[in-house]
Amino acid sequence: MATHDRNEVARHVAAMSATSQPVLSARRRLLMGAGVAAASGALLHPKLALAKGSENLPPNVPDWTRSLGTGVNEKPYGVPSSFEKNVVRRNVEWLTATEQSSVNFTPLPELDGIITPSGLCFERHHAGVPEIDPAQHRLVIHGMVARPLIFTMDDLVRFPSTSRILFLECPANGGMEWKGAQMDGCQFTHGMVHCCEWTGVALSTLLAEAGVLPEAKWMLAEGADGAAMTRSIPLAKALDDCIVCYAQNGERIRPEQGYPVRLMVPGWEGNVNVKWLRRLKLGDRPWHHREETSKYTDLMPDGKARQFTFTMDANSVVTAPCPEKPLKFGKGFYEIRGLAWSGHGRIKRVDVSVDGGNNWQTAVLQEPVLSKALTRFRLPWTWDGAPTLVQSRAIDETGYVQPTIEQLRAARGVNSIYHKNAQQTWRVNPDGTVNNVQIL
Ligand SMILES: Nc1nc2c(c(=O)[nH]1)N[C@H]1C(S)=C(S)[C@@H](COP(=O)(O)O)O[C@H]1N2
Ligand SMILES: [Mo]
Repeated sequence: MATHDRNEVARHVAAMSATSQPVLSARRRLLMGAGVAAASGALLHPKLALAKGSENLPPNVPDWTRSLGTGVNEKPYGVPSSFEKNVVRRNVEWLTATEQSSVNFTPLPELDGIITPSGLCFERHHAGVPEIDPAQHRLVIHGMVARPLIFTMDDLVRFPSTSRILFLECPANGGMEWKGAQMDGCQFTHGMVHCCEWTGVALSTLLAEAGVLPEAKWMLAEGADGAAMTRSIPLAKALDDCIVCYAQNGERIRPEQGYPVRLMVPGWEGNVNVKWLRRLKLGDRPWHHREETSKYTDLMPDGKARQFTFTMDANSVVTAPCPEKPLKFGKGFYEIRGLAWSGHGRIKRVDVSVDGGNNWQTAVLQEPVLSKALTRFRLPWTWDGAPTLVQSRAIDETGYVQPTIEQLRAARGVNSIYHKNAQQTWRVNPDGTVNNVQIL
């Protein structure tokens, strides 16, 4: 390695240690040490030079800087770095009998910002992912309309378009946690949610084209998958803000998310967001769905069921620290990071507690804070190394406060699977590892 390169590295290191005001004390010590060492002739701490893989570390020039990289045609469709193999959707094998009628989970702790990359969006299918040729796919609108219509994909794309960033959450998110803390990972306690930019045509535009008859009050939406999944949606919601979508995060919807067209029902439970949408029928009452009466209801302590709990109440979770993101530098500075969302609108505030809910601090919300979208929150924190309990609670623009698990159980018992939006508690252990716990 040429000496001028070495000098350059030394100058950088010295300059950094002289001018920066690091918040991270470990880093500060390293930089100061290096600066002193550089001045006295030895460039870096010997331990660093001997570290495994050190030939690619400063002051050496790494291998990849000495050769040409791959050309522009190597990957006509890009994929993540091979070093990010761990960032994938995961399922829980014992949860479902088959992989066709199943679910996997978004790796929330690995993500930054509010947009879920399309390839990492959790999938929930009742009969697997169909492979649909868009040229042979049609959307039918019929029932209580003046003009029944059949749309090709080209027809749908021709209409005035609209885009919106929206979360989508399966109401079974967190459902494994009703009776006690079970899944020791944020991916599994909260990963049945994703947030994408969705583009399509407002459903109200298509319904106006078909001419809604005055007696119509409900809409049936049906998918083209093997389950021919159907859901009943009140017409008022259909006309309010639903979108018939053909694009997700700027490109055509992924097969797993409903290619070539899906219904987005902002803020409402995941199952009404029918994928592979083929039919919309208007009627004067809801249709009977086995799933809606037996599964998508919340069984209450008295044995009665809460029906048509369509809107997803406010929820939040700390994604760092969490079981997958331990405190690996010992005591000192960490940024607490997390996500909050509400099907009722915008997140107004997120509070964070680092002492099991005795004291709460207001987190910073990353702009833009969008209605019915994931909202990123952050709070600087200095960990004293003692075991502690970390929690977040979301408050939405309606004033709704995310309940504690105690409050939610008092209201709903433990027989539900659905709509478990209680505050999550992570226990930080003295060695920095983190576990899923419930405090009652
Ligand atoms: N046609 C069809 N639509 C469907 C489903 C399905 O199995 N078939 N699953 C529903 C359920 S239960 C959920 S939670 C969401 C999941 O959407 P995602 O796979 O994009 O995450 O899709 C909904 N739409
Ligand atoms: Mo779902």
